[in-house]
Amino acid sequence: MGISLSKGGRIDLSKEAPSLKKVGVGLGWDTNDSDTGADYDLDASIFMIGANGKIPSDEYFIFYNNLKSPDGAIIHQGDNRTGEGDGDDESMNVELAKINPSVEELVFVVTIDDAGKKGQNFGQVSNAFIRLFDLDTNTEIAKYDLEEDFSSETAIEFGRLYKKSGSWRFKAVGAGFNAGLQGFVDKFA
Ligand SMILES: [Ca+2]
Ligand SMILES: [Ca+2]
Repeated sequence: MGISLSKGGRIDLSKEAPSLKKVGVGLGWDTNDSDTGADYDLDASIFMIGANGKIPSDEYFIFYNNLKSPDGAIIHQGDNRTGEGDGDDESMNVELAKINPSVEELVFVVTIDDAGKKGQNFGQVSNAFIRLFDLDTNTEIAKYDLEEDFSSETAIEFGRLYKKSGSWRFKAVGAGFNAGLQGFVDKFA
């Protein structure tokens, strides 16, 4: 068991996991299909942003159609279409040493595909979490359960990995937005 984080909580990876090289980031959720009669497809994405708050180029937006970052640091493990079952529904592997030096933050978001058309939102999503683990030892470092009761939001920023004084830290964010994945693209691209 790793550290249990609350909304706004932060950890310094260089202190909590000094030997960490490859970070697994697992994101999970459960949904109730009967709410809208349509399947829910939630998607985890990463924006790798620089000091100006923007991605250096489009390829630094990692999602189901762009599974690998140009610097080779991030590999998205692929699209899960249902969210069924416990444990990680989608995950990414992050190799810290390979991250482009101009990237200072990795923003982890989860959005609902076609939310508007299907009339879906995070009010119908439960058991959402983001967790970090050491890929070499399979040891969990930290986990954040998003206990927040979301309602109409279609996009949630789950957390951020950010570089401060040369070390990588993680912040549990849990902020909801209504503009879907496009809203994040407009903000970070
Ligand atoms: Ca998905
Ligand atoms: Ca699930």
